[in-house]
Amino acid sequence: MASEKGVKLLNFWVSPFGQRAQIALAEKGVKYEYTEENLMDKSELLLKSNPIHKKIPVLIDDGKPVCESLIIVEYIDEKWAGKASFLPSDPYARAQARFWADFIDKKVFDCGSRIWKLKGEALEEAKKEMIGILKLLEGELGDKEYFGGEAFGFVDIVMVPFTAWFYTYETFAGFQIEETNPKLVAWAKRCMERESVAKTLPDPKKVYEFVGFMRKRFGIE
Ligand code: GS8
Repeated sequence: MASEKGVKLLNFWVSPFGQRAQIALAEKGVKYEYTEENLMDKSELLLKSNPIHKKIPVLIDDGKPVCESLIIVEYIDEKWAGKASFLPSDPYARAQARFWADFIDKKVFDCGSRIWKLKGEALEEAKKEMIGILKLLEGELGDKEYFGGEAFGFVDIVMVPFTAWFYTYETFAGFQIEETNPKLVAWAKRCMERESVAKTLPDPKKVYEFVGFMRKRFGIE
């Protein structure tokens, strides 16, 4: 494996984690081989590249695997350092960006999954929590163009894939993110103007269909 040349990405199209890697690679203009994994029947390459978690995304650079999306995005930033950096140069600003990336990582996917998996009071709680999470993110965004200021960067890459899930969250929880969190929706639209994001993010209706399929699999109806 170590002798293989080039960059590969093991992915699954709807994964917001995988999309972070896709956007980061596109921003840096890196050519790579894309492999769509069947997560019900994982490839030998995935199992040997990420033996600990057995999850996508995995970036394989000249045969060397890098796992975990936040680590992959930072790796891409450092490896292809010639293009504009995703992280600011000031150590404190870098720490802040990493704090928000970690916040998004710990909160959004989990709360979003509760929205499409749960019902009744638990669903109401998840909905309130999601609005609160998005409000905190809006507070951090403030009146800036992007989370890091004028340039699209690390926190944007980490968060923007979840915007393709907003329609799913809205439909299952019965709310409009444009009404509860308008600044965040405006930011999402700005991000979508970038080719790296527009080419990567799936159609929100397709995400919703996928979630419908998952709900059937979990016996939720
Ligand atoms: C999460 C990756 C993940 O959940 C990261 O890369 O940031 N912390 C990791 N990958 C999922 C698909 S998206 O929900 C996955 O590969 N699941 C397969 C499995 O759990 O068997």
